[in-house]
Amino acid sequence: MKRKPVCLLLLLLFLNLLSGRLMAEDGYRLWLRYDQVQDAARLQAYRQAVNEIIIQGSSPTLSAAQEELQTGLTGLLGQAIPAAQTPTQQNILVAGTPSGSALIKELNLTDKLKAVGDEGYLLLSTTKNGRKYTVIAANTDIGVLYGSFHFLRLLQTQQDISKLSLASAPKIKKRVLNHWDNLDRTVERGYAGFSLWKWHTLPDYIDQRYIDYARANASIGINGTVLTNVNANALVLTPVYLKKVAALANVFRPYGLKVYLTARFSAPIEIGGLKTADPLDPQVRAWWKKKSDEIYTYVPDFGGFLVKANSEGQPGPQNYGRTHADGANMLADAVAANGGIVMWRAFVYSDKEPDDRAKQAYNEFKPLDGQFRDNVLVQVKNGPIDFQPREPFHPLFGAMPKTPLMMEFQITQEYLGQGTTLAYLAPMYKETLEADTYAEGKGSTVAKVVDGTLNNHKLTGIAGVANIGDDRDWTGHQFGQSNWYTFGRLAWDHNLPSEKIADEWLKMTFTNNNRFVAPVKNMMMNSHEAIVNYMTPLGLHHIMGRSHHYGPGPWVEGGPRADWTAVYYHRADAQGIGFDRTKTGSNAVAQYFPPVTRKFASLEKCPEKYLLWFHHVSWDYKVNSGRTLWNELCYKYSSGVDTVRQMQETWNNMEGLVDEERFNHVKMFLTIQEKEAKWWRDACLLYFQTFSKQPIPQDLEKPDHTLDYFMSLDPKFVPGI
Ligand code: GCW
Repeated sequence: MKRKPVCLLLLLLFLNLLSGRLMAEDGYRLWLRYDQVQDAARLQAYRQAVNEIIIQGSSPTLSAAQEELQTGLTGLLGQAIPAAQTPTQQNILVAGTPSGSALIKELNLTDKLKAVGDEGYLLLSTTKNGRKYTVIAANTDIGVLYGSFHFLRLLQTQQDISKLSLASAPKIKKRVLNHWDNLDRTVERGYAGFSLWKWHTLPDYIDQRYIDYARANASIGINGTVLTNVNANALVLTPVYLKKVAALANVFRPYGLKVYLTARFSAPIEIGGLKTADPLDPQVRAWWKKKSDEIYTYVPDFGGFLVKANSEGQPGPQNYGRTHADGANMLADAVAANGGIVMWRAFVYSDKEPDDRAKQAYNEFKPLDGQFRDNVLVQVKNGPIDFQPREPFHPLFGAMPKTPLMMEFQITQEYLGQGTTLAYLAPMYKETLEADTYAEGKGSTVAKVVDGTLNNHKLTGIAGVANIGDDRDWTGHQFGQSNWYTFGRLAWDHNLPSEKIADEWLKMTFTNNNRFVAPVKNMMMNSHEAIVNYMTPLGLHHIMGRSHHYGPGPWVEGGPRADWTAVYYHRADAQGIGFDRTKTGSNAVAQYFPPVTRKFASLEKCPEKYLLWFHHVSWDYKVNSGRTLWNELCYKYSSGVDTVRQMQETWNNMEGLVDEERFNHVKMFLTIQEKEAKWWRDACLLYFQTFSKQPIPQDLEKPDHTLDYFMSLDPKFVPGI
């Protein structure tokens, strides 16, 4: 008799431990953690402010808002908050639209709501009939959902919510993730496991991940997702797959997330049985129209197509002597009646063209300005080469005033240490967005080109190549989550400072404790520059390992094409190093507007961070620090490694301030990063030293291997290829 309770106790303990394990902080919850607010005064204030939630009106989106608020507040306040249809309490959280909610309508917000458009919202504190209201109001249900997430964020970051008076609306219309996910679930340049989309079990099995993915995107305002790789497979356009696509679209719809697909240009041949994919051929045009109409029967709010054409072996209109505009317009016509758009990528460079690769997209696309249909966006990478650790802004920004240009950032860290590197990318994204193109005079920033204000475009867009996979923590590295978060936040409002985004993300993802937030934010803010320093300082670029792009490879030469090598880009020789893109070289500088051209073309005025991007500079040239170029290179490479070591120190001091599991995860990845940073530094300096013939300055750490050793390294099975 006596043993039973003991057994029961043990069982309970066991179950407890088990659930404790399952509940461990593995990063799955992302920034949507709703643990009880730690600050006692704030907690009390929040409990007082919200006694009841009222959402009048009904739709799947409002249900999502209701559920999120309910779960969020229950967790954050540590007590259940009842829902009601009409006020019964004193302090009420009310969310809705004037058309769906009588309560919201009575608050007379018409004028204020006008300013926030289709996706924006208001957060207000007000009183009425002796009751206190915290109001989440919008013109649309999706605005209500976005506002709900914002409200929860205020609590998660322990802000004052007693006198709310804010309005928020996105600056850019199409805020889209690009998944480079293949149908076999491998992910090109993906470092977080396999694709989220389990094509084999769709449409019948709906993974909880799909819902949580949609929630996460909605929480930061991302409103579109391209499910498939730009190196496209036409099969996704066949009925078998369209059913699966429809199942995902159904899950995403309440969260305002539209589905897009990549269109393989040769699909009419591959799955349509036609002999050609010529965009001016009537049969081909009819095929795409019919195919698009068919897609809309599966996904009535299908967003449209993303296309990589005549680039890196992908088929395209040029196969038939047609232009990129001919190709884009054909697809645009096919989806126009259903409100679809085409995102046509400008990432093109010819394998027959001997000209500087950095110039080719501009040369190809600028003459086509004005020739695209209204529902086409031309999607341009942030820089003219390819998502390098640092690039100057792409010269197409500002150069095609009649065409809406969509920004393409890479969130996945193909060239930034891949899965093991802590790189906070807000400063990098903002460097591009804030760059001045001078297209319409001073102040013509890239951000204004992209958000449409410079040339008055209504259709605007921004894309981020996703870093998400089926790893438990979604992004492989816990800190990779910060870049998904950042992309969404900047897509909504590119004016947000990097520090603020980091601050929010840290508080929501880890803790509000300032002993953690302040130093770790500082570490994040320096992380991108550190990588630039130990990989490609002073404007160097494209010197990574061949094909998998992992690790240093400044010696890479030969092979199928010159512009896939490293030597093509760094041009190191006995005299100096760097790619002359001035008049005496490729003259790529001429593609910018005159004030920018003048700055980049001048050896003295060119910002040092772009020096070797635009100039071939002698080893003995004196840079701003007073050092010779060679010595500066040595110091930059070394300082990158030093910063990583400081990051390790900072992180080690955080032990005990965050959960053990994520603490250890980051600690171990920083160990890897330090090794990789040293590998980059030593390999690059030893290699470049064969040209400079100068010693590494005395006070700097020396490589402990030979150049031959580094050149012999040949990492196998690097992920993401
Ligand atoms: O950065 C390069 C990548 C390719 C990628 C290509 C692109 C999807 O190495 O893997 O292909 O860019 O952007 O199309």
